[in-house]
Amino acid sequence: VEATIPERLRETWRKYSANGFEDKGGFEREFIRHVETTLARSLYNCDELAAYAGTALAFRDKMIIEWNKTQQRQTFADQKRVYYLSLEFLMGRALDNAMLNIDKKDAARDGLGELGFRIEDVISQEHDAALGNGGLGRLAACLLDSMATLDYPAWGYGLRYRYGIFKQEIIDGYQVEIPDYWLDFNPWEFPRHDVTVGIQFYGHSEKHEDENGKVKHVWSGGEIVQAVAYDVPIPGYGTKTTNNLRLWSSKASSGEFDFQKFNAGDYESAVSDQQRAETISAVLYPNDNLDRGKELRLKQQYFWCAASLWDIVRRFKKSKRAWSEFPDQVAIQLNDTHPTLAIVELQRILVDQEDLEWDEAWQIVVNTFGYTNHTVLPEALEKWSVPLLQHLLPRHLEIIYDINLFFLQHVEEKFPGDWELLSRVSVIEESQPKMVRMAYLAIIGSHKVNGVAELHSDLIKTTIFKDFVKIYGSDKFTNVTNGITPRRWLHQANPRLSSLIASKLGGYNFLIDLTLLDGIESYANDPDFRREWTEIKTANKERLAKYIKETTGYSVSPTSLFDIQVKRIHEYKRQQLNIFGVIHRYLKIKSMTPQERKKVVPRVSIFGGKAAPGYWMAKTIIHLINGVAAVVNKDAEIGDLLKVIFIEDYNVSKAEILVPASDISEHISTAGTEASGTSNMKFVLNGGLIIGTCDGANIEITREISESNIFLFGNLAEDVDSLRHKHLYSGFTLDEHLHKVFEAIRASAFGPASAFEPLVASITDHGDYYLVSDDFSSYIQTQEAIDEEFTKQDEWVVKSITSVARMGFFSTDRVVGEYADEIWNVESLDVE
Ligand code: RUG
Repeated sequence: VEATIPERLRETWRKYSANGFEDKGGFEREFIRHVETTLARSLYNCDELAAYAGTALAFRDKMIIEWNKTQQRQTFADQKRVYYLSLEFLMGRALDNAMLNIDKKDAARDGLGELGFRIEDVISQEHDAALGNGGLGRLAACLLDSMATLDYPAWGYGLRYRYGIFKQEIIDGYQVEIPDYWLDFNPWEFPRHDVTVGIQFYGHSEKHEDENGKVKHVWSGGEIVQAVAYDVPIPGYGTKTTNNLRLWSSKASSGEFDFQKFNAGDYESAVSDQQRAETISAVLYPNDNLDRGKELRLKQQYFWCAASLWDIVRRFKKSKRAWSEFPDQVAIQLNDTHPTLAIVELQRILVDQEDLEWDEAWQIVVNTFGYTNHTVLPEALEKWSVPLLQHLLPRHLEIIYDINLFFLQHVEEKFPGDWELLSRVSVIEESQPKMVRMAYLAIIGSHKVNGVAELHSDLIKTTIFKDFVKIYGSDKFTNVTNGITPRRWLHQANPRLSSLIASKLGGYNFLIDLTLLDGIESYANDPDFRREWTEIKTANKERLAKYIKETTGYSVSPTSLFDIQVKRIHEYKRQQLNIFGVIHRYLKIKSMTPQERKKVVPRVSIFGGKAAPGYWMAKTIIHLINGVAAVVNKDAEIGDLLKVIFIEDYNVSKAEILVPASDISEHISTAGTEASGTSNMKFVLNGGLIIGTCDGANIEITREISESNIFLFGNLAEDVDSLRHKHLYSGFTLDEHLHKVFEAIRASAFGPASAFEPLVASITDHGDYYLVSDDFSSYIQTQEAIDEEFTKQDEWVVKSITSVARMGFFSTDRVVGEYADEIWNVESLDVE
């Protein structure tokens, strides 16, 4: 392509090509230009929001220039690319990240200062891009950051939801959901109206014979919805590579509403067709670790998979390579089973549209896809009903049946006569109605399946996917332990700590090689370093205390032990264990003499997280936390000895305030239920210690930082089944301390007992599935040990420094490297 463009033309282009800004003056120029011409404002009405817009647009220009170059370079290099398919990208704010990644934050700070603004106030104007529920979506965002930083040619594909995860308000102690319309002003996206494709739904599938007698499948009829691409630049840290996140938005085929219907007077249906199409990308499903099987969700999945596949195939076809080379050019990673239909769609494209033989096509498909499993919870494993698939995607259902048939034939050959095995591994569950097991389809259609922490990857091989290990051998299954990007979760969230570390390590190289952190371990013996370390923690706690005061009205003392549990509210994550522990503490303090109270270590128990709108038990837990807060916080006898705070509307930007401010954070899921967890990594990386169960990545964190630097408690995963069995069949004995807690709840000490009865009864009467009672005594004892250790501040700080020094393993840079080498087989590409 390059050679066909005359030199003179290239010369002119080069001369006038946009190049953004380099320094403070350049930033101010671009800022003012955007405020005056893009926003049509002036010096006299440039408020903080306009300042945010001006700054964001200046940075966006800079990024898009690099984005263009990156895309050109990657196209010319013509090497294998990675496509990360995820229904969720929990990006948070983009401006601060862009400033730091392209290393122009100082220029912006100075420039904004001269223009009369504080950079922090400008940054906080931005709305979070909250296109995700929790860990799964945030992992996708961290991986994008690392893929760009490591110069991998990689694209994310997702949906451009008009409404992200709802905003949470707490009214009278209850969670209330408010729509999150975040697109009012979003400078980070580029609509690509020229990248639009029609996606088909419904209709019917027919067989035709062509002139050579070959049977062809034709999918016809139904309706078409348009997918329009919106591109979001993803800048790497310390590199020019700027990758792409392509999000699809749905709109009606006719573009606007149907004028024929409109003219014929059928206004309502003219508009409703349009609305129905737009509904597909309207809203993120607010469930985490829960599959609800709604038709609109299936529509979202196919819409996004089909649009992404069309785009990927189109790009590949431009290279004019043979189809057999597709897996050498394309690696597609499925983030959970949500994009599993992409497997079926690629097979359909190859067989129905490109005329490949089934087996040849299938080999290409399997070599292209990798599947990441994120859960063993049965309620989260996706299944779609056969009648629904038949109705919505008739041709895809046929293909699924054929995939299953060939797979079962293979199993039959390997294990003749094992009919039970066949029925256990069949993609089709013979229930009423029949269901398609998406995880099985994802395994069959991928060359690698990975879990996200060692324990989890072992569990999937020995429990839910055991039969598939028998069929394929264990090489198909692997582990890639999750990580986090140190750019956002250390450098951005905790700039002072990042700078202190840099001062000892001779620069910020640790941000791109996190294992270099081990260089600070020896400073744990240096009293000056420990003092600075403590000062930073205190400043972060003061910032959080200020935020708590502003948002809840409660005053908390930064000298108290800050104990934080922020994550989705879920029974398996056991916020109920935490709040019962808080009640136990409260009752204990109440029963003490004034003399005894003097020895109590003051504590602030901080909670945050959203409950899925339909998840009643999770909402009850939120209600109880707020009920306890209302009583404890106004109890004059207790004062600063205990405070309970619920942070409303927990999201990524609030995590950036909370994570650096913890002394202790809680990762206390029932053993064997949390696949990995990633907030545990964020807290430890910021110098907080953790209390946790032997679950998910807690185990590997322990291995890295050593058992003496973490507070572990509770039953082990291997004992969970037998304990559950015992509860149900040999009787259940409630822990004696928990019994006292329940007495207080049942005496309406924290609000009407009836409101909390289902939560209490789930333990006392319904088998205590999450083993709250079994782990309670070990939990409260461990909390006492924490109080004790916290009084020995010097030892505590040594633990904190040592832990941070040993967290090098948990960077998503390491994670991306493992995916690249073991699953994608892709090389990085320097775009300089
Ligand atoms: O619950 C898991 C977390 O343990 C894990 O850290 C995260 C990223 O791998 O994914 C979470 N997850 C799992 N979110 N949704 C699911 C099931 O769809």
